[in-house]
Amino acid sequence: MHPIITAFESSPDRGQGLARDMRVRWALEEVEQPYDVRLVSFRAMKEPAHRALHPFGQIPTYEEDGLVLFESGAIVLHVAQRHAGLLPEEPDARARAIAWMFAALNTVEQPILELQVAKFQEGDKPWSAERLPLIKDRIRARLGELSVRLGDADWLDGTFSAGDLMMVHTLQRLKPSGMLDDYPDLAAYVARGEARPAYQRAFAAQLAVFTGQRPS
Ligand code: GTB
Repeated sequence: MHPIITAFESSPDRGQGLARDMRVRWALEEVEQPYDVRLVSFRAMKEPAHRALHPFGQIPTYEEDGLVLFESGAIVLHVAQRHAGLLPEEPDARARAIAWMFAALNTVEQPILELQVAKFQEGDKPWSAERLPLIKDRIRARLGELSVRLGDADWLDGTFSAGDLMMVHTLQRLKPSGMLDDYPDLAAYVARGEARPAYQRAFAAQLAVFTGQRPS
């Protein structure tokens, strides 16, 4: 039995790969682990059957041999710990790669999510115009710091790891805003992630859900 993940039946990003099932698909492709996908509608996500898998009624989830996981970070970490290819063997390097996963989710993604909320859920509020520049400043501060740390390296800490996977996917969420364009090194870092064959396979698979085609 392959692990089963859940994804949007109809993703609001229209197949751009921005929903969080993409991280899980990408991780599974990196470790060459076949998987099955169960597509869920927004309504089904809030029903008891799905909430039994995900207490917050969201995607992605992961089921394998009686294990049920939610939270994309926890799922990617589980995949990376169970299969070779996404975490270094050497214990200190492994710990640092995991730290980068947390950095992506807790430190870099946080202001990016604030921007999404401010634009799309609170854009009509009277204070929105004042709040947006403050959030953008917070994002720029993180991008600047990340750019300094990346320097001339291809990846955040040696070879590509689950830390890079989470960071690249987190940064991709900024593409529609154009904010990454001011950081050519980070844009190139994201492009390196996107050029990986495993990313390409994962992207094609989630795009096929939107177009209704089978990935070749
Ligand atoms: N912290 C959780 C994780 O990392 O797994 C967050 C999970 C989450 O936010 N899931 C979203 C969801 O299920 C989908 S990915 N939303 C439905 C709901 O909450 O009712 C977030 C997302 C949605 C849409 C776009 N987009 O259109 O670009 C991008 C990302």
